[in-house]
Amino acid sequence: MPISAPAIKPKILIVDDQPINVQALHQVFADGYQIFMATRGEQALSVCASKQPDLVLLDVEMPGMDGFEVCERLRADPLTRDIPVIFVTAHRDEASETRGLELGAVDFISKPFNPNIVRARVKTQLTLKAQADLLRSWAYLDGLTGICNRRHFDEQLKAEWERSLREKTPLSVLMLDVDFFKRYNDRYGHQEGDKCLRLVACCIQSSLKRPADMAARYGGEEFVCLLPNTDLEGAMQLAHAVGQSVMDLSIPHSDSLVAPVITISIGACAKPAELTSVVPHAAAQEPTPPSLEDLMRKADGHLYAAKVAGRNKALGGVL
Ligand code: GH3
Ligand code: MG
Repeated sequence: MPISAPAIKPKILIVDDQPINVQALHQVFADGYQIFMATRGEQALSVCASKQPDLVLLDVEMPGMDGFEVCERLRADPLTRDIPVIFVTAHRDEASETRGLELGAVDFISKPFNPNIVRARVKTQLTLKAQADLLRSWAYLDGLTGICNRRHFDEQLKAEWERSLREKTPLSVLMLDVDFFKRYNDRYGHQEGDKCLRLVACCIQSSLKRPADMAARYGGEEFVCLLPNTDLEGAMQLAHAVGQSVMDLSIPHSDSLVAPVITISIGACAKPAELTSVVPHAAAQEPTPPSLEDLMRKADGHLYAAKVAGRNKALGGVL
């Protein structure tokens, strides 16, 4: 569940293979909501992943992937599992209602529907979703800096890694570490050190421009960025920009051996769109493709190399 500022207008996705039904629901919510529409199951899944609606109104019977399957797949993907689903169906029998609820739907609405009842039910679910989002966001934030914590990063990384394998898209990570930070603490005190980490975190966060990008505190004075759909060239561009922005904060660091201000070193690693299997150590084994752990390990290796090469640098490579 990506953390975002609460939308001013809640986002609703209406899914129905009959455009006339979509239109009928659209009229009910046109005022005060941001509406997305889909007429096929596959389309509904991709809109959910990219737009992160606050609620899905889902037709059960559709050609190809039906509503039950859409619901099941939404629940299976960590990026969409918290989006509530309300089934809208013409055939409200006990068996299908039970199945829908067991698949994780929060409510059922029968067609033809009463607009006032639909509005009221949707409002209830949106209130519950907003409360749940708030609770989840607290569990996912780093206490010192207010950006995402490592736990949230690890979950998102896993989800984005799997998506990038499925959809054959690139994926990059950056590891960022404050240079000579022990000396900073020793010179200016721990409280100033904490203040510095907050400024650096905020600077890294605001350097990310795409909604799917994510910055997190990985531990101590180390940060990470997750960059879906980004190749090495894009990741290095961003790394240099973040490094420059941190320098531009102009936080005095008179004991740094690399600059008179706070700087960071960065290691990048990019998973290309298509992964090729690596040669195994033991000749008898099947070749195994590199893993998510390899991606992080390599980014860490490039960070280490950037430190050795003098700090205040970004180095990277492909997986
Ligand atoms: P390098 O350039 O090689 O990264 O050197 P460094 O001094 O930054 O790295 P080192 O790992 O030796 O020291 C990291 C320091 O960061 C030590 C630790 O006290 C400090 N630190 C870690 N977490 C926090 C924190 O939450 N607040 C403060 N103020 N300091 C922290
Ligand atoms: Mg450091």
